[in-house]
Amino acid sequence: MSTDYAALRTMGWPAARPDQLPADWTAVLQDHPDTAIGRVVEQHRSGYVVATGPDETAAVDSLPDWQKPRCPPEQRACVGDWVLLKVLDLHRPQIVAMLPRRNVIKRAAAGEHFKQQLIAANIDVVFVVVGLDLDFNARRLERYLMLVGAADRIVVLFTKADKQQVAADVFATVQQQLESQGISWHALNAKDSTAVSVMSQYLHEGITAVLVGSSGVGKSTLTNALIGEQRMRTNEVRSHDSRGKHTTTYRHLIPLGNGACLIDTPGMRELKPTGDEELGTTFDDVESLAAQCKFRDCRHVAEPGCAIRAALERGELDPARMENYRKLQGEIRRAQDQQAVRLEQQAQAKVLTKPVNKRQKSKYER
Ligand SMILES: Nc1nc2c(ncn2[C@@H]2O[C@H](COP(=O)(O)OP(=O)(O)OP(=O)(O)O)[C@@H](O)[C@H]2O)c(=O)[nH]1
Ligand SMILES: [Mg+2]
Ligand SMILES: [Zn+2]
Repeated sequence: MSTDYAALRTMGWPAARPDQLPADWTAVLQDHPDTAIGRVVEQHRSGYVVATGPDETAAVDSLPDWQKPRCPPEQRACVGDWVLLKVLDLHRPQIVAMLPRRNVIKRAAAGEHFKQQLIAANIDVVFVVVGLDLDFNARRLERYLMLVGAADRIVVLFTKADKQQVAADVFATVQQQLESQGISWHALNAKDSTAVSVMSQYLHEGITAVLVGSSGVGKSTLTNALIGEQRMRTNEVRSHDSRGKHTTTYRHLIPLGNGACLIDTPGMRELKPTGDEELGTTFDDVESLAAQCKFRDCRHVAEPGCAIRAALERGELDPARMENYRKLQGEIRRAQDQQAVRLEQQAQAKVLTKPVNKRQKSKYER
């Protein structure tokens, strides 16, 4: 198998010339001659769909190591990853390696055990989509911003501007907060392709963008408007609360024709942090106030000289925003503790298995 770089370039391939690759990518490519580069465009329970060009997609087998139940999800490919393919023994193509990812959008998987769930990899722009309808929730937007905080660029798209049901002052406060964080935002009707063309300024050749947001906010509607065809299925929202019906069920990476790619994702029900998040960007206002508290370890409860309490009393800090900050901070800390426990368990498992391996080895060596 060989790689068609011109075809890859239409799939968001970041290098304009094959010889402009990052050193760690070149190293992996050299380790795997006779392979073709492809991009994961869909991920299903049963496997991956990988594209080697805009019209060249195939269901492929994953690396055998990834199929082991103990393989941590973050080590397996997800939508947006670049993988190396090889055809083995007349079978369908198999993924034999993955190029190191530049970044990944992730959350903690639902459930008690600490596991990460990858949403998309190698992302340049995250569009956080929020509907200006009855489902609007400023706290949920803060939660999304916390989760995608590591992205190179975040843009918030407020859909349903044509039938806005959010109070003007509530919306204005959110706008001000985004602006103070340097986050661009646009309010639009996702069904109007002229309005949706504001997204083009972020979607240049070699750029990969992902749409995230609750079910029913219009992620698939935006995707269809951008590509100019009804590729993704969309569905009415419930009339009494504007909630969506979880219409999109898996992530799709779609080439836009100009060398940029867009990933449509299913609306997420739960947005739990993995422990790797930082609140400094999303809650810049809160953290800079906290830095002015008299005591460095101020808990902003009853300590004297607390800048947070003073700002709350002066009405300069929204108590609901502060409450959400505390809540998210607590969740991130708990996730960090769980992550530490898991690493400890993995380290112990290694120590326990080591002598056994050694003994077995010496038995066979004799
Ligand atoms: N009037 C109006 N309707 C919109 C807008 N954006 C989306 N809709 C409608 O909202 C409904 C839900 O849109 P979808 O695109 O299916 O939402 P989604 O975010 O893809 O939802 P999931 O796939 O469930 O995560 C559809 O009926 C859309 O037509 C908008 O800006 N204005
Ligand atoms: Mg959808
Ligand atoms: Zn304080």
